[in-house]
Amino acid sequence: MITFYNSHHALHQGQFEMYRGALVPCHEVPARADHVLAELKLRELGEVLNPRPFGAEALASIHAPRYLAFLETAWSQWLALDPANAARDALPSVWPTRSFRTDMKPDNFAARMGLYSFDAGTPLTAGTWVAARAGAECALSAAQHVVEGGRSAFALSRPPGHHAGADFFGGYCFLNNAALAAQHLRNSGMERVAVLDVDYHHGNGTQAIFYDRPDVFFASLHGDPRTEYPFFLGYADETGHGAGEGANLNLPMARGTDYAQWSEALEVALAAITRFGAQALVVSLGVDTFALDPISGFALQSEDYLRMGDRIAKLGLPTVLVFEGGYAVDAVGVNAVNVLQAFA
Ligand code: OKP
Ligand code: ZN
Repeated sequence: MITFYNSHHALHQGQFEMYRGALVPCHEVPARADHVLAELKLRELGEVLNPRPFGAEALASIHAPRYLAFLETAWSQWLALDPANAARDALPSVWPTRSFRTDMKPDNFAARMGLYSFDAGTPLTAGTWVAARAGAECALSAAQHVVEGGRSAFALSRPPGHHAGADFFGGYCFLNNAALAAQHLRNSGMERVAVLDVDYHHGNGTQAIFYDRPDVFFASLHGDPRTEYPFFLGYADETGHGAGEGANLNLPMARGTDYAQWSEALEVALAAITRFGAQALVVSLGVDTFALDPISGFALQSEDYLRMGDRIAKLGLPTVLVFEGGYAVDAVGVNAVNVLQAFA
């Protein structure tokens, strides 16, 4: 298994996220990727390469130009408000909910932060843009490797991506790495592509990006949004819209779900991907389904990730795996690399 990795991920290092009225230390930390990289090297799982550069057009294949322009300049806008902002991250605190307009370009920075986000858990930092862009290039490079005939490739990117939409950040995500990889496969001649999202949290950004499209199938296994983040998307009755009707499959599960139950949902997702006729697969590989994950509620054990990788490999599709969540930092390397090793 070839891995694309860029050390610039560490430039995105948020300090705090809002939780129950307090700013608490971020769960999404650079050490997560360091642990995965160390475990990959320990097991000698294959080459680790820097991504190749991709231009603005590649990001614009998924993201809105005004959103990309905002992300690229947001930190300098934040500093322009007050030089003392250099010591603190930018967090949104006001959003346009029902009855508000979202069609204008606000002059106020706080308004722009709210327009382009959906939660207060996702700090924008000095290095966010450079890190997110490098992570997206890892995903695009992994997709390119598969286009060139590779059986599989892993994008060890952070920050994660599956909550990011065409024009919004949130859920620790800024650029939707999995969606960018899927679109790159489409642009390179693969007619039908599936995204399988195994992160604990519903990939609302990926779903929204492809919801009305018949060419990209999205299947997600996740904590039931009735109780779990991101709460406002991820229900079983979301099956796609318009030409995309039937190309979206949500499999929400209750807190406490173990691999025996989880793997039944995996069979449902894999059967649907096969019926769809996917020519390539993108896996949003979150390992926050782990029993000891501090912000999640499933009960998977480290050995279960071997079974998961083995089962997904049996689909026999060219596959891009993209790193997403997993916040039990000491176990994230073992769990993610278990999937990759069994897959390979
Ligand atoms: C990102 B990914 C925790 C609240 C949850 C957001 C979770 C984002 C998860 N106290 N905050 O899907 O792993
Ligand atoms: Zn997650």
